[in-house]
Formats: sequence, structure tokens, C-alpha cells
Amino acid sequence: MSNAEQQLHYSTCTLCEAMCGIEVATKGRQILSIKGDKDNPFSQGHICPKASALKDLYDDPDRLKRPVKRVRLDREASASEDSAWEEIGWDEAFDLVASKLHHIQRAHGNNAVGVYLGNPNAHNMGSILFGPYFYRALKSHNRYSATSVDQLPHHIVSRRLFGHISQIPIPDIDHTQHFMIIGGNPLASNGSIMTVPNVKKRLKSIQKRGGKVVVIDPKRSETADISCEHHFIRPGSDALLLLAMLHVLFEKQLHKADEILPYAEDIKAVEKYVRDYSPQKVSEFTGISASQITQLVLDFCNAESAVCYGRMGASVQAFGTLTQYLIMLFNMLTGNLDKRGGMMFTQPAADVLPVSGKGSMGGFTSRVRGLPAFAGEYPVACLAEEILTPGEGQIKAMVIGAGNPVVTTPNAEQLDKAFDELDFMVAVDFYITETSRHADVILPPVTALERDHYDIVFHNFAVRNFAKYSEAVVDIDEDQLTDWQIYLSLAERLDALNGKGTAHYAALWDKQPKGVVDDLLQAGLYGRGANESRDAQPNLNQTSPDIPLEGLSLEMLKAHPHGIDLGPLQPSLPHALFHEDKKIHLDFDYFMADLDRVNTHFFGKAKHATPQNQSVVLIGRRHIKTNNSWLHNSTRMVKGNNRCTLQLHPDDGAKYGIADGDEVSVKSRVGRLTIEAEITDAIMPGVVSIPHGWGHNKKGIKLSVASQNPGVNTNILTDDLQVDELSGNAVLNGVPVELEKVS
Ligand SMILES: Nc1nc2c(c(=O)[nH]1)N[C@H]1C(S)=C(S)[C@@H](COP(=O)(O)OP(=O)(O)OC[C@H]3O[C@@H](n4cnc5c(=O)[nH]c(N)nc54)[C@H](O)[C@@H]3O)O[C@H]1N2
Ligand SMILES: Nc1nc2c(c(=O)[nH]1)N[C@H]1C(S)=C(S)[C@@H](COP(=O)(O)OP(=O)(O)OC[C@H]3O[C@@H](n4cnc5c(=O)[nH]c(N)nc54)[C@H](O)[C@@H]3O)O[C@H]1N2
Ligand code: SF4
Ligand SMILES: [Mo]
Repeated sequence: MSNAEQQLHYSTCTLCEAMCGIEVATKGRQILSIKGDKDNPFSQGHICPKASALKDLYDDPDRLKRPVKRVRLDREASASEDSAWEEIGWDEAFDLVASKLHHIQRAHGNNAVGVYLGNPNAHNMGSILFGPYFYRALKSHNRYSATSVDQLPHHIVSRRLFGHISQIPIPDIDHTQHFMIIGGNPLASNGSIMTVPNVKKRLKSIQKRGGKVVVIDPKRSETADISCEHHFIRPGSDALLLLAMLHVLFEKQLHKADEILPYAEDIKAVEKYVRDYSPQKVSEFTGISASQITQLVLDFCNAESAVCYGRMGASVQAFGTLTQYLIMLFNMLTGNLDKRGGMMFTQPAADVLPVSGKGSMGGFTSRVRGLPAFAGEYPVACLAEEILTPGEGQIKAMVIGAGNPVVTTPNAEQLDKAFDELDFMVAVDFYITETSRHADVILPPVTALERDHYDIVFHNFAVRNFAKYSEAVVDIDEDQLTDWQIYLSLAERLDALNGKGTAHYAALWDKQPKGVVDDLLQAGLYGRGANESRDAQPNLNQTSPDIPLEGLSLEMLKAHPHGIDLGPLQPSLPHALFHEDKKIHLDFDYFMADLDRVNTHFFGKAKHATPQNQSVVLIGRRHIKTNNSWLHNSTRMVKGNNRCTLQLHPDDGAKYGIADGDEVSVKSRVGRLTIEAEITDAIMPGVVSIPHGWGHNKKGIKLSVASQNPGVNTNILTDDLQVDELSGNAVLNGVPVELEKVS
């Protein structure tokens, strides 16, 4: 190794959705440094502090490189708390897992095996493209993922309106003159459902060109700090704000629906649904004055182009689906859907949408609580009860792929206990986490820089058309595997045990995920089949004579290691619509039915949301150096002041006798925790905030750095029974809590 040459590699950071290009210096198998790739046309050298965590993950002595099997030391103690781990070979591990799962399915039915897939899968082309072979081989309906603590409402809105769960329009941030952000904090998150490296610069550019950035958030966030205007909003009341904004559009005759009308003939019928929601009526519930609400609409309509965008704070709350729907209606009715500077669809190079399912809506409901399934998944808020409630279809075993639901999903303590009841768990993860410590077998894949990468998901949500492929930057041992190899091995074994043919797997081993990417690139808009593909999109061809490239292939991307810019987003209606009639289906009956729930919640007899009698509500927050639950084992990501604090307004501090630095007991319907108070006027009175992803104090985890600075798990407080009823999405923002100073 000592005589190895230093080498530079151009790769992509996969930690968040921004897809920043990185320049990685290596010497043999040592990673020396990670810098921004200045020649990446999309991210132009930008990275955030997290990029170096890729090296820390790679070097982490705590991470697993070989499969491990749990050996229970004390049969009486709970399995997760008293075990040792024994390294085993891959073949033994695969055989063990496949036979255990098969055995449980034979005894209790296919649905006895549950699957939970976490967020990092979305950043991993191998899991995205080849994981499904394994889930299909399992033939279980009991599937769950982080989608239902996150963007599920976006998928439902897109499926119903545009005909495909993943056909989600993206803010055209680089051309807009007015950007309204509802419940997103891209300065900390680096953007979400908006792949946007260096978002700070792009937001500032809006203001430099005379435009405006407006933030609606119960917290004066980092994003609010650099915007032109910020309004505090009472958590969970965004649907009311949007209803009133739509009301103003009609009342003042400001709507501009002409261009969208051919695709959505009934759009003006929105008026009758919003008639009752004047700004005066919603003002006290939202905390935004009637005149401010009217002004928000006037400013939006007066701008040359404008876009309204809502993220976590708008989605993961009691009215998340309705809120995302109203946001889309507002963009449409102001003439900003599919328009430059508005909400636009990307034209990705490797487009999986036409070859993937459009996403089933409803159809199944969960066994215990009857929550709806979307795209073949139940909401994770009902996972624990499906394990704990006996009867046919009860979950007896779990497969966890790149997820940590014991930290990240509501009523986390209940799920932690439920996992202890399982007969078997397998986790595909390189850490022994709060969740994988429950496993009987852990199958560790390599980390991001050790595998090749094409961003199957986030290229499709990018604010600019772009394509980039990167090879692994370091070699791996012969007995290290990537996620897709793990999933394919399990699928093959399971099919064999089920007496099914496995001959077709040979071709998949040969093709690999990168072969699928190559096929998609070549068949796509910029590929060898470009002409055909463009003919199928006549509107695109006509409006954008400047589609810059054809002949794109994996080989071409390999020859351009910084990535290839494919130009700005292009108007693409009606092509972007997946409904056969090429129309937007507004589905009022489905979405507007939720207005009954809105009316009962806000205007019902109990009137529990008025400023006078409302309880304190809990929201979350992100920090630039975190990534959900799994970067806290990197010393440089966690050093410095305690970040896992309860933020509260000085008025609430005075009301409850809580001073900065005090220990506070926070209690909800489902749990209680103790946390340090941080008094700040950046948060709205009546609202408190705790970041998620912490609470690394469970016995049995192997995260030596994280355990020293564990923080508390906010999802001990969030309530599995509180969901957005349309979607079953968890309510992680706007959770009623009680505060008490710990003396
Ligand atoms: N209260 C509250 N809770 C929240 C949120 C919130 O805002 N507030 N946010 C929610 C959101 S948006 C999300 S997306 C979820 C995330 O929830 P999860 O997806 O359940 O959790 P992560 O923390 O992302 O855990 C990812 C796990 O995958 C492992 N991992 C990382 N990379 C790979 C890989 O390439 N392959 C494999 N096999 N494993 C890998 C890590 O070691 C880690 O254990 O959390 C949700 N929870
Ligand atoms: N550094 C970092 N980056 C990340 C992640 C991370 O953990 N750390 N996670 C990644 C993931 S998985 C995701 S999904 C994205 C999420 O990306 P964002 O959606 O940008 O996430 P947050 O930073 O949670 O921003 C949510 C905002 O909503 C506000 N909010 C809370 N409740 C309400 C409400 O009821 N109404 C309104 N209007 N606002 C509300 C909060 O105060 C907060 O400012 O971030 C990704 N990027
Ligand atoms: S912004 Fe996201 S993609 Fe870019 S360096 Fe940071 S974590 Fe990585
Ligand atoms: Mo997320």
C-alpha cells in the first residue's frame, strides 16, 4: 500500500438529495480527502460539511464488513439487550436467512414476514433496481418504508393528478421570481423533492434578480433567515392557509387558468370548495393575519413567475395530503404549473417512470387498524400493532433494509418492544443500530464510496436536467458485497426454496444494476433512441429545440466523470401526464372529502386549536451535520455544543418557569422524555422543537461515538395513532405535548 500512487476520483455524495459532485483523493485503499468537484456542471464545487462523513463511514471501526449472527447469552433477558455477535460467511448467512424466512412463511403464511425499507435505499441504485427481486420473492403484503414518515402525500397527489406516483413537479428555482416555501428548510436539509446543490446561492440569486423568497414556518429557520419574508404559522394549519389563499384568488379574480384549462377542464370548480375559507376566518387558527394572507397572494400573482413548494412541515402533519394537493391547485390556478419559473417536470436521462408501476392507490387496508395501502405499502405508523396483535396475518419476522425505524418512526418505544417479540429479524445494514440490534442476522453492504453510482431517483427530482455516473473510488475485499448482491442472493435462494425456477437470475448477475442504467440511458430522451423518444413527446420537441444531446450511454457518462449538463427543465405537458386521456385528474371527491375533517378539527364544537386554549405542540428540525439517525458516529459530525435540545419561545419559558439549560420533562399521549431547554425567539410561541435521529442510549448498539453523546429520541413522543387520514402518513409535526421543569 505504501507505494500506491495518489489518485483523484470524481464521484457523487449520496448522503442527501443534492447529488453534489465530489473529488475524492485516494492512496491505495485509503481515502485521503473529499472536496467539492469544481468541474461538476450541476453542483459547481459546492459541498456541505457532511461530505467528509463519507470518509468517516468508510473508516469507521464500528462498521460491519462481514455478516454477523446473534448468539444469545441469556435466554431470559430480552434478545436485543444481551447478545454477542459471531462473524459468519455469506453463504451460511444467506442460507440461514432464506431458510428462516421460508420456514416462517410456510408455518404462518407469506404475510408473516414484514419488510421495512429505509431512506438510504433511495440513494442506492442497487437497492432500487435489484431489491424488488427479493421483495417479490417474499410475496408478502406487509411492506413498509420511510415513505410514510415522509413524502407519501406527494406520491398520492402525483398519482391521482398526473397518473404516476413519482411524477412530481419540482420548483424551477433558477428561473423563478417568487419562491414560497411552506414547511421546508433547504438551508439545513439541502433540499428535498428538489435536488438542488448549493441552494443558498440559488435562493440568493432569486433575490439578486429582484425576486422574492417567502418562508411559512413555525420556526424562523436558517432558510427564513436569508429570505425576504417569513411568517410564523401554527403547525398543522397550512391547509387552512392554502384554502384561504385559493379563496383570495377567486374573490379578487386573480386566477390565471387559461393555459392549464385544456388539461384540467374542471379547475375553476375549486371555487366552490374554498368559498367558506376567507382569510378572516382562518387567521386566528394559522396565526397569520387576514391582510397578510391577502398580501401573500397578491405578491405571488404579481410576480412574473412564481412557485409554491411544501415539504416535511407541510407533508408530515395531520393534513399533509390535503395541504400538498392545495399547493398543487394553487400553482395551477396561478398559471405556474409546467411554466418556466414555476413547478416543472424534469426530463431525466434514465427515466424509470415509464417502466415502473404507476403505483396502486388504496385497494388493501391494514389488518388491525384498516389504514390504506399505497403503492403496495402500509403506513409504518401501524407496523408495531401488526407485530403485537395476534391472529392470521400477524407479522412474525422482519426484513429491515437500510432503515432504523426504532429511532425514526412514531411511538418508537412501542416498536422497540414489538421487535423483541419477533421470531426472526434480518437487517441489511453496516451498523448495529437501535433497530438492527434486534436482528438475528445482519448483512452488511459496503458504504457509498465503495460502489458504483447513478442516481436513479434524484436525477428525476433535480432542478436541472443532468446525468452522472461514478465508479467506486476504492477497491473492496472479495468477500464484501453491495446491497444488490445481497438482495439478489436472497431472492434466488428463496425462489429455490419455493420450488420456483431460478435460471433467469444468471442474466441479472451478468447485467448488474449498471447494465439496467445503460439500457435506460440508451432508450431515453438523450440516448441512441433519442429520436424515437422525442417523437413520442411532440410538445417537448416543439417547445425545446435545444435538447442538447443524443447518443447518451453509460460509456459516454464514464467518459465524462464530472457529469453532463442536459439543460434547464422544459415545459412538458401533456407528455408528462401518465393518465391515458392525457389530462390532469383533479379528483375533488377524493381530496376535498377531507374538508369535513378540517372543519371538525378547527371549527368543531371543541375548538381545540384557538390560540387561547391550545396545547403546546411539538415539531422537528434538521441540522446541516445530521442525516436522520445515522451520522452520529462520526466525531466531526457531532462535536461541539449539544444540538439535541428542546427549543422553546421565551414566553413559554416564562409560562412554564423554564430557563435556558434547564432539564425539561416532555410528555405526550404515548411517552415521556427529559431534555435540555434552549430558549429562542426563533420559534413561535406555543411550539417546541426537538430534532429527530437521536437517542443512541439503547443497550446493545455498537456505535461508540454516538453512544457517548446519545441525545434523546423525539419519536418516543410522536403518536402512532395520529395519522393524516387520507394517506396514513405519520404526524411528526404538531404533536400535542405537556412541559414541566425537572427540579
Ligand atoms: N420526528 C421525526 N421523525 C422523523 C423525521 C422527522 O422529521 N421528524 N424524518 C423522517 C424522514 S423524512 C425519514 S426519510 C426517516 C428516515 O428513517 P429511516 O430510513 O428508518 O432511518 P435512517 O436514519 O435513514 O437509517 C438508515 C439506516 O440505513 C443504514 N444505511 C446507510 N446507508 C446504507 C446503504 O447504502 N445500505 C444499507 N443497507 N444500509 C445503509 C444506516 O446505517 C442506518 O442504520 O426518518 C423520519 N423520522
Ligand atoms: N442535514 C440534513 N439534511 C437532510 C436530512 C437530515 O436529516 N439532515 N434528511 C433528509 C431527508 S430524509 C429529508 S425528507 C429532507 C427534508 O427536508 P426539509 O423538508 O427541508 O426538512 P426540514 O429541515 O425538516 O424542514 C421542515 C421545516 O418545516 C417546519 N415545520 C414543522 N411543522 C410545520 C407545519 O406544520 N407547517 C409548516 N409550514 N412548517 C412546519 C420546520 O420548522 C422546518 O423548518 O431533508 C434531507 N436532508
Ligand atoms: S449537500 Fe447533500 S449531497 Fe451535497 S455534500 Fe452535503 S450531504 Fe452531500
Ligand atoms: Mo426523508
